[in-house]
Order: sequence, then C-alpha cells, then structure tokens
Amino acid sequence: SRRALMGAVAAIGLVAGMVPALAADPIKLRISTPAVDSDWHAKMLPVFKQELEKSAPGQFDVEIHLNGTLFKQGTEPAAMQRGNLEMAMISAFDIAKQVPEWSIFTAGYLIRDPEHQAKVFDGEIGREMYKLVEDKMGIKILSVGYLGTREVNLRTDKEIKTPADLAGVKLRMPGSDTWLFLGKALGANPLPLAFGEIYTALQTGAIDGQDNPLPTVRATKFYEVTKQIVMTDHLVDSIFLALAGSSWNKLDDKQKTAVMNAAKAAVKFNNDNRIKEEGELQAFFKSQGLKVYKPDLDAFRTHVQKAYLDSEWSKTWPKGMVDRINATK
Ligand code: KDO
Repeated sequence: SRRALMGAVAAIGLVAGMVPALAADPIKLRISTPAVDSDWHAKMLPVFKQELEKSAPGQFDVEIHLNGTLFKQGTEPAAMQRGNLEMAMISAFDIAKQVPEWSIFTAGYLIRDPEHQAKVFDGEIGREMYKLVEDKMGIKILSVGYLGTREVNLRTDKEIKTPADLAGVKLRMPGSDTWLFLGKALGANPLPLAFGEIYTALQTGAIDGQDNPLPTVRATKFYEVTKQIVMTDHLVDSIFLALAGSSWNKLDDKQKTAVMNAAKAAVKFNNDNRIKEEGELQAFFKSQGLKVYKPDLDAFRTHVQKAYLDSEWSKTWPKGMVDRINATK
C-alpha cells in the first residue's frame, strides 16, 4: 500500500542519515581539451588528478577527455558557462572573445620567455586580469601553464627570412579573430582550421603550414608531413587551467586549496618537461630531415609589434599594461 511504501522510504532515509560513513558523492570534474595524449599539457592532467586524490581522498572524480572529443576546440568556455563542463585548459585567445582586454596576451613578441610569463601571471597583473575573467565570464583560472614558444612549420622548402617571405603562404591558425590576426601580423595568409585537422591538411597540401610550439610538433608528428621549421619565436604561449565558476563556488575552503595546489603541481610538471624538451627538439627535427633555422628576428618583431599597436585590439588593452608587462622582471 501507499502507506507501507512511505514508511519504507522514511525508514531508508533514517538509516542512511544514521550511517556516518556514507560519504557524499565525489564532485565530478570533467576536463575537455584538444590536446593529444603525448603532449605535456595532456600528460599533466593525470598529475592534477593524482595530487587532488592525495590531498582530498575520495572527494573528487576527475575525468580527462583529450583530442577535443568531449567539446570542440574553442567551445569549452561557453560549455563551462552553461554548466555543461567543469574544467578546461583555455587560451588567451579563447578569453579575448569575451574579454577584449585579454587580446594583449595574444600579441606576438610581448611576453619574452617562460620565466617572464610566470612572473606576469603570478603577480599583480595576473591577479587583475584573472579577476576580469571571473567577473565577466564566471570562470575561475587556477593556474597558467607554458604551452611553449610558437614557431612557423611549413611543408614548402622556400627559405623564410622576413615577414615578406610569408606573403601568400597559407598558414593554418585556430579559428578566431585574434588567432587570424596573429597569422596576418606575421605576414602570412591565415586560414582557420581546428587543431585535429592539421595533419591531414598538411599531408594533402590544403595548407602550406601551421604554427605551434616544438613539443606539439613532436607530439602530433607534424614533422612527418612538413619540411622546415622557421624559429620565429613569435608567441610565448600560455594555457590556463580553469574551472567553471559554478563548480568553484560549490567547493569548501579546503577543497579550493586542494584544487589550487593540484593545478600548481600539474602546471609545474608541464612547464619543467616542456622547457627541457624545447631545448632538445631542434636536433630531433634535423635528424628527421627538416631544416630548422632562425629567420631575421628583428624584422619579424618589428613587423608584428607594429601590426598590434596599429590595430583595433590595442585600443582595448588596459592603460599602461604594455609598459607594466615590459617592466616585469
Ligand atoms: C592550436 O590549435 O594550434 C593550439 O596550439 C592552440 C592552443 O590554444 C591550444 O588549444 C592547443 O592547440 C591545444 O591544446 C592542442 O595542443
């Protein structure tokens, strides 16, 4: 009868309430990224998971989704904002779509090296700029990781010395305004394409080249279908380990600390390994038959910096920020 059923339900409720060992469900944290499994920012995710399990045993259920299988590249912030995704590694370019001030971090030849990057984001500038992302996007940035220094990687063998030599070169860029602007600023003809489609596009000649840090060129095997790497060093790129604000706000203080510390450990693993590997990879690519060389870096730097300063983007940059970034040591 209905009455008996109600009684049974109440009894179960009572018993459940009386069993102290009955723990709350672990908090699910799904991470979505286009990264491939052998790249360092993918390999750092199990480190995040293990560190979190160590400091908050049984409290989190971290699920890692690579290769853009859960959400397509660039759609992660919106997914987090809708409450459909808990975590992602987002770029300054993703953020700039909603917070134009952030386009400053998409500008070529501004951040000097990984050390400069860490100092900028771990200090006052980082605090201010992360707060903009929290306020305007409802996304909590946990930590900055070094994605590597981007270089131009071509399937053609014409030597590239200056931006003028890239005229007409179909250079694949990720699909957003700020990315395409970077390709244009380099002197190339930028074409938008998702990360997962680069290998085939290089193989078939749909594009002439792409730009990515050396460890990514190794992890994706782009060196198999390209002939040269021009060491333009045009962007000291970053990736931000981020949590949906709705997930962050549900955590208690201890859990927040655990998540922050796990993010820092993961990022350290990524940065240490990536920086070390960047120092070794030029020799590897040469052994694979590629030409690897420095172009006229002054010519690239001057051309790219002028393009940014003359652009609409620079008008959105917080006042005095370029000087503050330059002065960060
Ligand atoms: C890319 O698509 O070239 C890029 O390097 C852009 C980054 O912001 C980031 O999305 C990265 O791809 C992926 O994590 C794959 O490594």
